[in-house]
Amino acid sequence: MIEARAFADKTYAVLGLARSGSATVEALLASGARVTAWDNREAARTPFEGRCTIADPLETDLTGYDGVAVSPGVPLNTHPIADHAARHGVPVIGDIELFALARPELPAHKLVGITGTNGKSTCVALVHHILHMAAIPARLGGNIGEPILAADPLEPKDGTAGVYVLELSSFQIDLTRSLACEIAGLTNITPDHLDRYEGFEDYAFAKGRLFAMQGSGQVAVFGSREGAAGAMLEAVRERRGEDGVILAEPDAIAEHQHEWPTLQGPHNLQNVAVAVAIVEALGVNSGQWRHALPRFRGLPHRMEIVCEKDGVTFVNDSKATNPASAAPALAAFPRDPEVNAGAPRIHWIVGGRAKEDGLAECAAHLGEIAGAYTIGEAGPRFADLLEGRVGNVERCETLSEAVNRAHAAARPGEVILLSPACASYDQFEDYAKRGEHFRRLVGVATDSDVRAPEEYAQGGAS
Ligand code: UMA
Ligand code: ADP
Repeated sequence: MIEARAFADKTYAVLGLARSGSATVEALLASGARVTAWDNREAARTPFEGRCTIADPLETDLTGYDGVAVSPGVPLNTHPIADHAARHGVPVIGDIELFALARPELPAHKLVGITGTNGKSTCVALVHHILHMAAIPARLGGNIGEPILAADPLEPKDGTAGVYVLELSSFQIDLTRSLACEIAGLTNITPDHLDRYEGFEDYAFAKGRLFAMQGSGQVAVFGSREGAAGAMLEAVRERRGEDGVILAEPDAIAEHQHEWPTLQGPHNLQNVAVAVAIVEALGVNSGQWRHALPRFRGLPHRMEIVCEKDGVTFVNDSKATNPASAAPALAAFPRDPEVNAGAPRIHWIVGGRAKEDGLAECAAHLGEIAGAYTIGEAGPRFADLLEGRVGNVERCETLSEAVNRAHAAARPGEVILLSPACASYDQFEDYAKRGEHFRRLVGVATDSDVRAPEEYAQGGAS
């Protein structure tokens, strides 16, 4: 756990006691801070009873508090905590800001922070994996699911400073004021989480703050020169000049992509290009990253090949929670003249809680779809949209009905693809639970999705 004298004798309120909030309370208590903790769910409060004050910060006089640490899942745009804290002149922060405040007390290290709409987890896992294979001490945390305050501090190894690799959502960046990453990376920006922002510009601006918080001499890496990401690249270049502002170059590494079985598709080429630019900025050479990439095991719920049954491949891409992330999955199984005479091969399970109206980026790939099986809240709307545009549309409410119907229809050589283009919250706790349910439905139960960071590698460090 990360502890810091900076928090000793300070007073914090912590709102939200799930993964990041619990780790925050633990780190603050271990550092000698006074803590008032709260979660609307009683079960989340129970572990802290008797260890700190349990009270709703909204009903607390926050005068004299040093901060309110809010979980990223608390919607700051609608929740009254922001106004309440402002009335008391108390900053609203998150666990990542506390990490930033603790950094001066940690052993010498570097910090990589990666944001973006899609590809963040893949990029951070890749950076972590390449560093690990290059025998550079590294710690993975943040939005990927490992609260960074729960991590043990990194010690330098043989004189090499360790590297913290953080996946940062826009929600986490909103709660951060002083995180100066030695290297900040952005994969791409497309519409997402618009229920939490005034609009797309506001959402993109939130991501841009990662670069605004950097200091001189720090490096910015961009995965794309298109759209909002490209505009941000230009804005950063205008402010800082060309030095240390890097556009990742997928074309320069494309010839090696066939060596990376778990990193297929144009989206993964973008992710690898960002990861390579970042590790090279940290001093890793091309021999080292080329050795590591073929050994990357991939992440659960991202184009995960679950099994093959009767010649049909089942693919779990439950993490595709918006149309921009489902689109590459639809492009990944093109028609093959040797399979069913070149007929479309994909049986697409799509739907859930829509984040935007329509299927946007997916439209270009509808020609690859043999059948669509719509589920969840967005199911009826998507079925209306898809009828007449794909081979066959079946209105299913549940994932289990969709799997059964798709299995009945699929022929050898075809693919049953869960890539829902929607959030899962209408029917599941989160995307991981949706993916696990899919695996169970196709008869492949796995114990857990939580892998130790080292397990992303398929071989040992070299
Ligand atoms: N709560 C209240 N009052 C409220 C609202 C919420 O008490 O008014 C409580 C809830 O009961 C809950 C807690 O606040 O217990 C909210 O916790 P949380 O949703 O932030 O959950 P954590 O487990 O702390 O997970 C968070 C991130 N969650 C979100 O951003 C929604 C996790 O990202 C992250 O992995 C974790 O911290 C560790 O850093 C998840 C995510 O969905 C994977 N991220 C989004 C995405 O990837 O698209 C941004
Ligand atoms: P994030 O952590 O940003 O949500 P992940 O790496 O977990 O990103 O990937 C989430 C989903 O987005 C997966 O379904 C994957 O197929 C898709 N995806 C991954 N990288 C990209 C990219 N660079 N561009 C578009 N989609 C992507």
